[in-house]
Amino acid sequence: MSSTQSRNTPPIVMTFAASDPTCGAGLQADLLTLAAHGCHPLTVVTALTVQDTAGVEDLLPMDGGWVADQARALLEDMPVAAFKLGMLGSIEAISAVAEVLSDYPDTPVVFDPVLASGRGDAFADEDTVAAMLELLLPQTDILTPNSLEARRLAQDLGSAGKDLTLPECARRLVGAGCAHVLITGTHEHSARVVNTLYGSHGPIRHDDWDRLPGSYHGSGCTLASAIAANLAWGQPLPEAVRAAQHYTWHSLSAGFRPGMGQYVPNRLWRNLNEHQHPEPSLEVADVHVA
Ligand code: PXL
Repeated sequence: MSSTQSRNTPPIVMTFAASDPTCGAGLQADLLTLAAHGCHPLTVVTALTVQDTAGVEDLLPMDGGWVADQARALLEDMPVAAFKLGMLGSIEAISAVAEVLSDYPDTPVVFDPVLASGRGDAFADEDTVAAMLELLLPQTDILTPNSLEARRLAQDLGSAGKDLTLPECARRLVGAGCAHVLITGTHEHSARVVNTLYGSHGPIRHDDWDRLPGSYHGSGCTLASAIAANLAWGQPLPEAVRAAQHYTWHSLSAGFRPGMGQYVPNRLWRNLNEHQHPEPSLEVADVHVA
């Protein structure tokens, strides 16, 4: 606790993310997840989007200087227990975030490398991927790619880039400087979803989960924010990862379809009483969890 904080101040987590006005993903998903974990969220806006539950229509990146200014004003006022990085929107924003993080080397960084929306809208080109690898990975405590993102990031980190196994992707990503990688398996064709946490000596833990029906918007944001919240509460990293998967799986299982597009996780599932807890919907044919 800092000398100016009241005794009941919760752990503070700063998220760098883009606004998703549907509250399905992005900044708003982070905010709900962090609040559901009893953390106080600080939100640095990296971009605005125009979207509905069916897709992203437009993206307006923030100027890099604005990203840095938002973060610095908050960091000079409040002690931050963990950082979470989501969609950063531009190379300028990536450089600005990297520079801010370098002043706080002891604060854990959870990096969800958002390259595309779950519905396939591209958010990052070649140069953006290169900037993420070079500037952010060396400052990352845990990177949380899905298997498609892991392959995309790892292919630029070695000679053979095709058909990489997930352990090889993890080895390359850890070699590029992040301390841990959690590769999620929702896009693989296994019967159950297997998520694996890797460190510098290889796999640390595997967790497998029932595949849920439906296509969910913002599941990666939920998982990464939950890890950041658990780290901010002081949990050891493997336990933070286990508990965050449990929280995310239940958020998806209680998910709902508010519009004409994807399902949205219910990050407040723990607050629902038995009358409010909806049955997971089984009417969706698609079994892909994005
Ligand atoms: O789920 C990744 C994601 C992150 N951030 C924003 C998004 C999305 C997906 O659509 O819109 C703002």
